[in-house]
Amino acid sequence: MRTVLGEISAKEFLTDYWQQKPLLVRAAIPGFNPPIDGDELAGLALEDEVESRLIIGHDWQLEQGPFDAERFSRLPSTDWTLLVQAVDLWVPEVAELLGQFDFLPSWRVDDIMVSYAADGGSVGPHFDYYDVFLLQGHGTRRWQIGQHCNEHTPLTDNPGLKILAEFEPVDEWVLEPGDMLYLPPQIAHHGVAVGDCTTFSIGFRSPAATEMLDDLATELLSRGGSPRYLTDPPLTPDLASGPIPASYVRQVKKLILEALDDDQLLAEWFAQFMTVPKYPMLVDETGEQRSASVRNNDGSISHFDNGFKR
Ligand SMILES: [Mn+2]
Repeated sequence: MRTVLGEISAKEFLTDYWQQKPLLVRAAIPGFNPPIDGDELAGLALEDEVESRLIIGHDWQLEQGPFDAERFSRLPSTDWTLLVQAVDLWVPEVAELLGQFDFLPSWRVDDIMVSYAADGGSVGPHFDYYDVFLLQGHGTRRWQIGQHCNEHTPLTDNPGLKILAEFEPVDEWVLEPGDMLYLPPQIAHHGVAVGDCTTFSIGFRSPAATEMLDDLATELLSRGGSPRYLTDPPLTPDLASGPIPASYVRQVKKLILEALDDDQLLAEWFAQFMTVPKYPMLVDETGEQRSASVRNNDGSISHFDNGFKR
């Protein structure tokens, strides 16, 4: 059966590419008919509950949504991008795309971000700490990929955005509608709209250890139970003065690791942690994500009436 991976089997992809190296798939979705267009995306970005950003010009000026229609009507004709987060939560037809990625655990999915860019629009060369599939919607975008990055990679001082100070392209492709580029974490990439276009970014969630420890500590506190307390390593009078000895640090480490050494607790907590709603405020009493507020009475998505040129 044909998948979004084209010629490559899911098994081969997971073994040889996932979290390791980029993969370009031409016609990942043949005849792809994007489930949302630029005007509908702009309509979503008018809503208070929807997370959106505009990135304008080649110095990547960032503006946070929600926006008003007047802001969109004042945009230049080229070189800007509108990004809307978690469109899968608002538009079921976008969420349906996730069915194409069922070779990966569903709880690893973060969201589908959709971007609309005017000709030349780009969010700047950057890298992410998560896996992403970049599925081309309407129009075309040129993607360049570059060096492997880490926390020491120099960034510009651009406020709010992590733009690479140096980008060293090693490969590039022009993606047409339905083409898809998979990128593992930490690969520099730079996408520039060639004419106006939309791109669907299927992003995966990779929590940081610090983020997990923070949440796990809250969980452990809420479970009550009898806490363990630090005990002293063998003491000698000379330890009463001077710096804290390494034997003490080992004792602290042992205590903390013992508190974490509960596979059942970790499994229960992790399942909850990875499936917590992205926007808990938007979940109603029945546990369903609210999506009606961006729908018109006839079920269509509200959109930006003035219309972007296309
Ligand atoms: Mn990215």
